[in-house]
Amino acid sequence: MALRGASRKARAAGDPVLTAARPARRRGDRGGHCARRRRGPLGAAAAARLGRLARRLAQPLTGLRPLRVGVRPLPLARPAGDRGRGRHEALRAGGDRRSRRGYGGLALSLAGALCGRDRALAGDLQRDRSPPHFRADRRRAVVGARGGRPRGGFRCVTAGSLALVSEGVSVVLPCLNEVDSVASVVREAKRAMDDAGVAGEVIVVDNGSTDGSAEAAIAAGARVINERRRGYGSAYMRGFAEAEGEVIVMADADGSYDFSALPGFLDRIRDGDDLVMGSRFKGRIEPGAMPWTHRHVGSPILSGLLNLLYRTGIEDAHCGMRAFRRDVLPELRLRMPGMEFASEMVVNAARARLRIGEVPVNYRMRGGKSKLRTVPDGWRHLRFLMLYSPTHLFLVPGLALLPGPVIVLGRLFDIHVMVLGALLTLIGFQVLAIGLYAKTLAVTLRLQPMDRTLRALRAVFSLERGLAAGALLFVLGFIVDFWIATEWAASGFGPLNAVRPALFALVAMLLGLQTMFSSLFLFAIELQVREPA
Ligand SMILES: Nc1nc2c(ncn2[C@@H]2O[C@H](COP(=O)(O)OP(=O)(O)O)[C@@H](O)[C@H]2O)c(=O)[nH]1
Ligand SMILES: [Mg+2]
Repeated sequence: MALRGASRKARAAGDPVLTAARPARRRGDRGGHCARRRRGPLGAAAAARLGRLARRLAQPLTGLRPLRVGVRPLPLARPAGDRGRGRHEALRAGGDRRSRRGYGGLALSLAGALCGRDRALAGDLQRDRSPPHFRADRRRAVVGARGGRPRGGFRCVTAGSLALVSEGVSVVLPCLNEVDSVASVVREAKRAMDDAGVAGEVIVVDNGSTDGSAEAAIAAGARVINERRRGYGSAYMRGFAEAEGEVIVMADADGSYDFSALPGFLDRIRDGDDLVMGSRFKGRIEPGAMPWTHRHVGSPILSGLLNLLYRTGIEDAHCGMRAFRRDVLPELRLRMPGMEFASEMVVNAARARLRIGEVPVNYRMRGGKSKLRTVPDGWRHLRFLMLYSPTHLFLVPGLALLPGPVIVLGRLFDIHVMVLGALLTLIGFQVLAIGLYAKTLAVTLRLQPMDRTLRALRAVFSLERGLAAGALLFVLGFIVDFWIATEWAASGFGPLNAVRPALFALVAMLLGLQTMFSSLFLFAIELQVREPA
């Protein structure tokens, strides 16, 4: 596939960063060594000298073996005067969030680029639980970083400003029967990249459209991929795996998103955001573009819940225009095939503590028919938000119910309140236990990272302790019941008035049994998924 050269505008402005032409590139042509492929004004000797200097500076600090590669490109061209963001140079240079240790400063950032990338990527690959096509994609990047055939090629331009040439942008558009608009969206995206001075490609991921969308997209200059698995999420996952740009921009193929917002997205990425969300509420929403129910009911409820659970602070969590750096893909752990994919991306970005930004986007009337089914798709989002968060779904209500009703000034110590208390305690415990199963399962199957709650619980509980605590509670209840029985026998089996202690015994015995069986069940889950020694 041939990516375009830098924009005419940039060449006219004489920008050394943007004027470096991107060579036509076919699949399989992964480019070569930095110094060999250099296009900018920096000479080969200067590039090599810079590489040597950076390696020398880096070695004592990192203790890692330097790579052969001279200079690692940053994903996007940066304005020459735009400096002093050491964290993000190091961050990109390392190619992996886990390897970002805040080297700070120009030289150290380069050092990170030279030394940290190989190890960080390799380690990341081992931990990588993303779908197989993402893993394959990532593996290619690792091979490149090891000095093999770097993905996309390495080019040095103006090392002095650290403004290295753009690796390009991939605009990914999922498309299902959008013949009315897809061609104009492809052209609009290309024009926007040209105007922004970045090289790039437009990928349209089709799911077997029957209205000629694919042909229209090809004619407009897009790369069209046909994805077998249906669904908005499936289409995006495939598109991301195929994307060649360092920055991926998402948008609908229905013409609803205004690509004049593109520079805003790219600026935020340059500024260090990992994921940039569009906000239709901060931009202009054309009358009739967003149904009233979506604007005033669905969107605020779902965004509000998402913010409550994950504290993203994002106003428009379901905006379809977004951008992110391709190297954060493994951290996004995307799996959902349907529309809930949109929530999954934000939730996982928040969980991975990625930096999320928001920029205004104008929202226009779409062409053609919407594929969003308000109730089923709204429910899929809600279901995802709840099920992905067993802590909130089970543990919090369980804990809230566990103590039973609050007893004020002794007056509530009557039998009905006690029955209610027993009921709430049992329900609370039940919900809590199920929440704990769900959480343990999610963590052991690596659907979720280990969190503080579970870690703290694990530190305190073991199978043996759980069994012992459960047995103790059960025996306590049994003793109380036994005491009631002996008192009753002593009174010659006359009238019996021991409802309160009997209720206490009932609760204690039930909780005891549940604790024992829960401990066994949790141990069984862990045993099943524990890796063989
Ligand atoms: N490939 C593919 N694209 C889809 C599918 N469902 C929706 N889309 C596309 O995803 C984008 C968003 O869907 P849309 O109907 O506009 O949803 P809305 O923006 O929430 O109203 C559009 O470009 C659709 O054509 C699907 O199942 N497969
Ligand atoms: Mg749309």
